[in-house]
Amino acid sequence: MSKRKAPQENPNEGITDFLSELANYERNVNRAIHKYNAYRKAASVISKYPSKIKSGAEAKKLDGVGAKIAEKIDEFLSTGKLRKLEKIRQDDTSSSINFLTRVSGIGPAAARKFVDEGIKTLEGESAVAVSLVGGNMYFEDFEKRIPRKEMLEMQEIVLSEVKKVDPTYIATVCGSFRRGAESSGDMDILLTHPNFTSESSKQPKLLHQVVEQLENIHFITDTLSKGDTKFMGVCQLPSKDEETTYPYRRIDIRLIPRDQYYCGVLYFTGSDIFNKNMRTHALEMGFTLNEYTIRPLGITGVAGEPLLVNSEKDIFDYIQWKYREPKERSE
Ligand code: DCP
Ligand code: MG
Ligand code: MN
Repeated sequence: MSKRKAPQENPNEGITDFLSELANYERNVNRAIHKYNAYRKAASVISKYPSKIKSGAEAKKLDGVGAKIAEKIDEFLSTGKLRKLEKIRQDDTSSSINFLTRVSGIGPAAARKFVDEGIKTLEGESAVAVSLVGGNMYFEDFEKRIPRKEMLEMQEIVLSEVKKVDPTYIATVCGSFRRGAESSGDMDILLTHPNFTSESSKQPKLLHQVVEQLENIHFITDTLSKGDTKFMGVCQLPSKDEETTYPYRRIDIRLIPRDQYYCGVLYFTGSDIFNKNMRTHALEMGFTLNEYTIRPLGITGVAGEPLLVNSEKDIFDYIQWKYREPKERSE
């Protein structure tokens, strides 16, 4: 690893800030990845520019700053703001989508669908949709971290309800919680069942009956998105007394084929940095590792059949890496 650079002053922070905001808007709201990249690139090159930029023309000399961005820089330098950005910020749809992607962990496409539906069903049943448009409770809650003590109580509820539905389920709470974090951003649950493998047909019922059970006991309070293998939603611990209600929390449940379970558990335990490092090591050892499988790479670089995996340790063993407990997987 190269040495980390000392933090540098950025004399053009105003400009790089508005470019980043435009970049996020293009990606999250318009799904315009090229425009996103263009704004990002311009922001990046300007952030390295050592002196205060005095005009669009000056910025345009830099690689990655074109005529349109130069024009925006001129507007920003002369008026202190950008009409385009003011409009974007005032627009309910785009600010909602941006907000959702930022705090809820759902992707831009799901966020847009959700916002579109939410606006259509303003008086409908979805509290999330209504709160999204009305801008209330859930979002403030989603920005709060979940203390480990509450994560333990949530885990207790989920695991016992899963067993009630069918005792042969296997479920693991992954994410930062499994790494022993003192607080978590959300709850990441992986679920599998002996009847469900990558060879068998889809069994969305295995996921949906667990979600239904958790809805029935009012632990899951809302759905952000629900597919055959992935549920994203909202949950809440039951109040202990009349004074205290717990915040709403983000919960993800993924149904994974039995033979891919430990690659999934490994991946969703993270951290993301640890995952990257482990994948890099796997490649060096001639394996390709992802959230589903570990496969040997042939001499031509073509991946072979998935290897049998019956524990996380098996994966470490294949790539001859010393096993690391979840607590030791921050990087
Ligand atoms: N993950 C990853 N790469 C990503 C996103 C996720 O490898 N781009 C993996 C590693 C994460 C896990 O999925 O640990 C769960 O994702 P979260 O975003 O929920 O991250 P954490 O649970 O680690 O942190 P938090 O406490 O903020 O939820
Ligand atoms: Mg998490
Ligand atoms: Mn998550």
